Amino acid sequence: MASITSLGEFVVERQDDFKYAKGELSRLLSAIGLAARVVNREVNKAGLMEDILGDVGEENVQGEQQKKLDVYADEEFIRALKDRGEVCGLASEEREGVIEFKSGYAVSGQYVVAIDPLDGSSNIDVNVSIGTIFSIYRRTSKSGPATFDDFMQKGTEQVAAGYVIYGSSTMLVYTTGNGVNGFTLDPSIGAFFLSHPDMKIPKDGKIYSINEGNYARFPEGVKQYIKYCQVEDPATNRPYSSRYIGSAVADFHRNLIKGGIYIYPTTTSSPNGKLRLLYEANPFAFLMEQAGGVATDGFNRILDIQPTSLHQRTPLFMGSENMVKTSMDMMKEHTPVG
Ligand code: P6P
Repeated sequence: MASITSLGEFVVERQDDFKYAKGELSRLLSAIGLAARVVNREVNKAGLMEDILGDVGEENVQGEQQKKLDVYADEEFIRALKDRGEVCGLASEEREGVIEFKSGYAVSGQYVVAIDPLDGSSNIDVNVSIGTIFSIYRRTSKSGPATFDDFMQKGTEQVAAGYVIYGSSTMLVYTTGNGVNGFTLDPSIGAFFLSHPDMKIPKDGKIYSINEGNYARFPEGVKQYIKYCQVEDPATNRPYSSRYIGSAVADFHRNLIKGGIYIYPTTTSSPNGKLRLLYEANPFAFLMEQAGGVATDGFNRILDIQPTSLHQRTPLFMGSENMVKTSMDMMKEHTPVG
């Protein structure tokens, strides 16, 4: 039997890749792995527990209907990260402001985490893959609970980022800036094992992921790119296949493995796009660049955007290098200057 490496062993083996104290990343990732296992258990039996499905009956800070599993996942990740002492605060999609960890040694924690505890929640009640997305920064404040400014760092400053996908199997995929590695949960043991070492996205792909229901609201450059994807041209493997799950983690993961592009652009109804910079676009962009792909807002690199608020949105074009560059060329060609 080929030797198998657990997430814990891998982090220890590769801890020299992490530019800060050795055990800190290990404790951070093991906390995320623990919460992921707990959330996974609830996601996997959601259909059997009617009290965990459905809406809470309240809206989150985004004005979106909160699902019971959204709230559950939010609470589990906050609990797991608070107890480990490495984190002094969190920014969560489900909470309006910074979640300051004030008790015990959490205050001395050197890291802050931006998280989407459960992305794709409209898919929860219909048994479609959903995910957790996280982004980890070194705090900029000196001590005490996390501050707002600790989260106002460009994506280039991330020290680690990753996602958990609760799908046909549950995987944790992360980077610390030295490549992307994927771990699959063995539920019989309750541990993650290295299954996708050094993940790289193909430079070209045949899949485009976008909600074409918004076609009439798209910028002209996006409309032109969609038409480009649909042209019959065997020499360039077109027409491409349209694959859009409604959970960005699932679309990201499939495109990372097979090649492809995911686009959520500005629309007339979402002038800044839909995805959030801190806990969706930035972690996706860090992972995508580490896997040899590209992530932009249609014009500029996502990781270079200077955040100004916790829940700000950004247009997002991410995936195979050649596909994203073609879409950017069309955005440039069809966007009025000035
Ligand atoms: P729409 C989920 O709410 C999400 O943030 C992403 O995971 C997903 O790709 C997108 O929104 C779906 O949005 O407007 O196409 O339903």
